[in-house]
Amino acid sequence: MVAMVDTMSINVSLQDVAALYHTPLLDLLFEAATVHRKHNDPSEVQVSTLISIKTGACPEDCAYCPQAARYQTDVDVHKLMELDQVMAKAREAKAAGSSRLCIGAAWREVKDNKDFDRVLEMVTEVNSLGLEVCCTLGMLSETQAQKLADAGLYAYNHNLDTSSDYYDEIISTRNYQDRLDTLAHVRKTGVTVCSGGIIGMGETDDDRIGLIATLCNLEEPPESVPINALVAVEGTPLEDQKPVAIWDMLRMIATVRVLLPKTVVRLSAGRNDMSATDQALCFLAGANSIFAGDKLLTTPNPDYGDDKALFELLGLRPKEAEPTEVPVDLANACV
Ligand code: SAM
Ligand code: DTB
Ligand code: SF4
Repeated sequence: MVAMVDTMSINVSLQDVAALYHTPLLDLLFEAATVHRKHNDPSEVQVSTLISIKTGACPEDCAYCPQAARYQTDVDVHKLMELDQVMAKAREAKAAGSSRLCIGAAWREVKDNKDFDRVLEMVTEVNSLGLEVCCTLGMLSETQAQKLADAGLYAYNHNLDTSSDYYDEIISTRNYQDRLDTLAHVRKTGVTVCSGGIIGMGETDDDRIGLIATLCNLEEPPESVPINALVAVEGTPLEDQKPVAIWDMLRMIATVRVLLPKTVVRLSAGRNDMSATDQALCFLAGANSIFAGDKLLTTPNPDYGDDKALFELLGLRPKEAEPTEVPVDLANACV
């Protein structure tokens, strides 16, 4: 059995992760639930709302993604949203009980231009509403990460997606080290790191184990790890992938929970195809965050009403927001 680790940097071998991952499922679930209850309030779930501020026409070739320009998908392509449209969505998300707004853009990388300036404004304004703000904008430099930090960013999402070995099968337009570099840039700024992956893309158990080991062995592991089940979208190269079995989601969530006791583990894409029972098992296994609202970025998700009913049924409550405190001079500065 792998020792529970509670420190900033952990060093875990592939063999240790594999031993845990392959533990008989009920034993693994029991261990993860025990760790979760020891380190977290199991009735508290962090709720984020996703908003796609720039959709589709992405130059990258991520095989899972409906937003890649090169695939024929049914995505409603749009340029960068206006600030007031984002603020309207943010108010709606807050009223529905979300503590965080996650702003996503179908960009390969952040560029120093007017669009980025507008995103910085969005971060400042949404943060001042009392919501935590997360961005997922693709690759960025340390200077750009610092600008986001100064604007009041709480978290930056940048998924490693899978193991370094399997990465090239899924994406050819950037490499694993590019992803790791962006995570390191974010880490230097004090913005919290959100990084996880997707299962159901044809990867092996060893690839899943490799992904978990890489996340754990980062200089400082992520504060938040999203586990996505592939949403197989028509027109993408992965459109014919079989649905992910709940048992696989549970193994991923439970393994991450045991290795990273205090990290927020997000039950991310794929909830739309899960029963209430499936989701209850994920919360038992240590998941303590979800995306709420009827859309993820471009695909369907349970609506706020569904999740309110689920939380009542399971005795869960949404976690309060802890927005970033921005120094007054920075909050008032032009960005
Ligand atoms: N373009 C930026 C990037 O790639 O980092 C940000 C947006 S991108 C859509 C954010 C993440 O969504 C991806 O890294 C991937 O993990 C997840 N994602 C995209 N399409 C998905 C799908 N069909 N099923 C599950 N997760 C998906
Ligand atoms: C994450 O790990 N999952 C979210 C968020 N971070 C950006 C995105 C899921 C996208 C699912 C496909 C879509 O809706 O386009
Ligand atoms: Fe573009 Fe991000 Fe989709 Fe890849 S995952 S195609 S980078 S939007």
